[in-house]
Amino acid sequence: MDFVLQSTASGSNARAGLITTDHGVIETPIFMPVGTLGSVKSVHQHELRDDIKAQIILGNTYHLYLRPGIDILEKAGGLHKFNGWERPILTDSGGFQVFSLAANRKLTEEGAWFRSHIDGSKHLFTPESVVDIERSIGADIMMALDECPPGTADIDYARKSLRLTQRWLERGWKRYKETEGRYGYRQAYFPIVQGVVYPELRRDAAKHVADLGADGNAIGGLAVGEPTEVMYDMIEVVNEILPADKPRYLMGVGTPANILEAIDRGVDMMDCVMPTRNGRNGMLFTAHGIMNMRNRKWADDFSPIQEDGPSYVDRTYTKAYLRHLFISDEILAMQIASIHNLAFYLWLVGEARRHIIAGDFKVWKTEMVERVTRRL
Ligand code: PRF
Repeated sequence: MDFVLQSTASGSNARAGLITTDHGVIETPIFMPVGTLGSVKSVHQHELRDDIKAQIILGNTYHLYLRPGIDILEKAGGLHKFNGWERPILTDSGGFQVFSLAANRKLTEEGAWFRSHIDGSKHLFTPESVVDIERSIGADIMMALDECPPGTADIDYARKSLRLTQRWLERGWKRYKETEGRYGYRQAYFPIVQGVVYPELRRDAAKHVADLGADGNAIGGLAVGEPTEVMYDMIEVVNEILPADKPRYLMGVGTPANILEAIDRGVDMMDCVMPTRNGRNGMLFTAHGIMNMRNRKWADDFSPIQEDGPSYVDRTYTKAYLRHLFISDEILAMQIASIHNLAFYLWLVGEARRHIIAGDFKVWKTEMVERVTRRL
């Protein structure tokens, strides 16, 4: 994997760059749609590529390991072959999902024990086994196994947890260095900065991660219950230390405004379930504000979903029609909303990139944050 920094914004830490993987080039800053089980919920691969213009999607180690299982993914020749997505894929390590989904989970020095949320079977993820699983999935970018404590964790817990994440990182990195991809292309391995809301822990974590010299670095443990301003402060603290010549990935963030503020602070990659999950519940993000499509006020509004929107669904369907589909629990409602929201997120980061290169990012961002947070 290769990263070229093309442009830095004036009066901001925002950057535009290019990540080159063996499955293609990614223009940064970039938003990555979440495809937990190898599918971005309710969206076809061709829609992802041609309508949404996604450049990279996520998969999840925890989910894919449980279903369909590693033997099936290896027999398929990896996730790209299995799901027909030929562009880059990033896999999260599963640590975060073990904590949000699995039952009876327990952390030991060795790794994370958990029971499957599907059949209750007992499993252990170690930093080494997660590298092996991500090699079998065949992700272009593999995430290290970490612990993500809640944003309210006290400093003693945060420190103990960070030390464990750091020891796991050393072990995972060793396994990564000793192994190769199974499918003939390169796979990068990104370490993750933790440290809850404590600047000294965040700095320690960022230094440790920077010293590793990985192809890219991630910021985890944010948007997990801490105030938004504190999240922004932590991004600033960490990005002062993370190398400028490597991509920085902010995990699991966020709203359109969060995305713009993160880019402003030097973040290059982001992912979040929000455009798809909230979309399935009827929430649409647009360049003019947020709409709840279940609201009565749309019942006889025959204007397009978003007249100047980036996706064909924006101009093909009316607000009244989409509201009708949501109220009637039609599957198409979720499809339209997911395509719209993802196309909007990809448009937003594409515009951010354009304005970074043009030199007027800061002014554009300030106005955009105000617009995307309106309620329509
Ligand atoms: N660690 C991992 N995945 C994540 C997170 C993390 O801290 C977050 C936190 N926002 C989302 N996804 N491995």
